[in-house]
Amino acid sequence: AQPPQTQQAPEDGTIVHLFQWTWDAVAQECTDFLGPEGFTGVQVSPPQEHVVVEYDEGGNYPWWQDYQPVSYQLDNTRRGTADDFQDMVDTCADNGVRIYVDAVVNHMTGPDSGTGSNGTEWSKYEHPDLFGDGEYGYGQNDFEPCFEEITDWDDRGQVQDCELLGLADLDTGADYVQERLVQYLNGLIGMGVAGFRVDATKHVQVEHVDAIFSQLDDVPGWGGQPHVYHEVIGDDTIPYTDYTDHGQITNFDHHRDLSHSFADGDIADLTEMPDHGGLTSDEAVVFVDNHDSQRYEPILTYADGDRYYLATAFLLAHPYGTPVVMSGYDFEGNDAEGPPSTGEEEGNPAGWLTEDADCDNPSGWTCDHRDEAVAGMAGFRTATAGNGLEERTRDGESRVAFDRGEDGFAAFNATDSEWELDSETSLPDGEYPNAAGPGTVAVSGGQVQATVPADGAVALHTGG
Ligand code: LM2
Ligand code: CA
Repeated sequence: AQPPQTQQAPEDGTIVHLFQWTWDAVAQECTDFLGPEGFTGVQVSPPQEHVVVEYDEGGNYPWWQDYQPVSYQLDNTRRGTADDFQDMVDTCADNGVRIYVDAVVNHMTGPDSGTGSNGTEWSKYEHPDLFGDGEYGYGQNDFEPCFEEITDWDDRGQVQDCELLGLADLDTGADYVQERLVQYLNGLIGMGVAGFRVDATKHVQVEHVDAIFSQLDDVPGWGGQPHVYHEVIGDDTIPYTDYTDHGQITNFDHHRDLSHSFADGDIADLTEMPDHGGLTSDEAVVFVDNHDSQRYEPILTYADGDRYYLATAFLLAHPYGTPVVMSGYDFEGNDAEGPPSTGEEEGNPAGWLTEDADCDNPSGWTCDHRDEAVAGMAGFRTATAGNGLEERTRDGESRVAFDRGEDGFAAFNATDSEWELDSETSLPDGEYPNAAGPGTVAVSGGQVQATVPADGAVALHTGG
């Protein structure tokens, strides 16, 4: 598939994390919604073979099975076959949307033993068939010899050499292990995967990251090197900036500031965004929440409703960083609750196969990227790419409006009452659809007058 030549550079675009979505459903969403609305990428859940854990009675298979790789085989996960995966990559590319794979490189499985999602037998330090051809495996010697769980997070050596959550820690400094990881990643690139969210990068030594990610092929179709962003939860022991030579970095300091500010309704000062964690705008990947934070440290999530979507709209309107929009499923029970399943399917245990998400009839999928405040903001981001931010109006600490050069104007109201906005703008006079809500808004004589709903936004841009 040849992607359109006019495709926006990733840093000007908007990625959506379709957490746990099946390959067929992602392909359909690229066609129906993401391509037409100008979203530029989808982060998908880890596609490699993983452990199978029946967590409790009644067929609950946790989402976190994915983070315990059994091999790098792509066939027969709960999200589809290797052919389905290839179809998804092609269909999304045809619609101008890149696929980003969540790549687990630091570790393999936890303790015990079992049979993986594609039928491969495993135990903690034995992963005998990495690619399904019997050619390569990992054994005890391919793991870091610490063999103990990380307990002292102030000890850099421990954080990188020992076991995160007791997961078998790969000896990522060894040539053989690096070759296997590169084989996996280049295999995906060969299928047209355009980039990676790298899991737990902080637990991989910087030199090992360099050795692995400097061996990646160029991406066919899109051209150039893959777009890589590393998951680093920076701290004093291992700062974010250690990894900036090897890709973009997930900015959890920004996440906490943005989410708390919106949760508290204290948003006006966010127009002047510091380089949180020492990461410049070009270096940072930004988000309101992710699949971990929404479960373990929720500040603001889909469960908070309008205020959350308002924060997401702001994320896309503000020029700092490359945004990733979270979109998963409603979990009401425990943190291990798996995605909506198809129920009983021939040849599979009940609860094993994931249901295709369908945002017109969602049944448990939250479809956050389709919220009225969010859906049109990918278009806003693309239209305003490369422009700075100039604050235009504020009313207290909870209401603020700004220009994005002469291409965009956006106003945010984090209160429970309407805001009668009257502001200057550099946006040319005209009638604009509201990208963050219903209706249209007029700009006349360099002024915009509009009613910004409670916990709502008005966002106007050129080229719509
Ligand atoms: C990540 N980034 O660095 C992922 O974003 C996060 O979701 C992963 O944890 C983690 N790192 C490892 O890739 C998830 C989940 C954990 C789960 C692991 C592995 O949050 O709860 O751990 O995946 O499946 C589970 C058990 C845990 C147990 C571990 C090993 O919940 O109690 O640890 O398996 O058996 C003893
Ligand atoms: Ca490690």
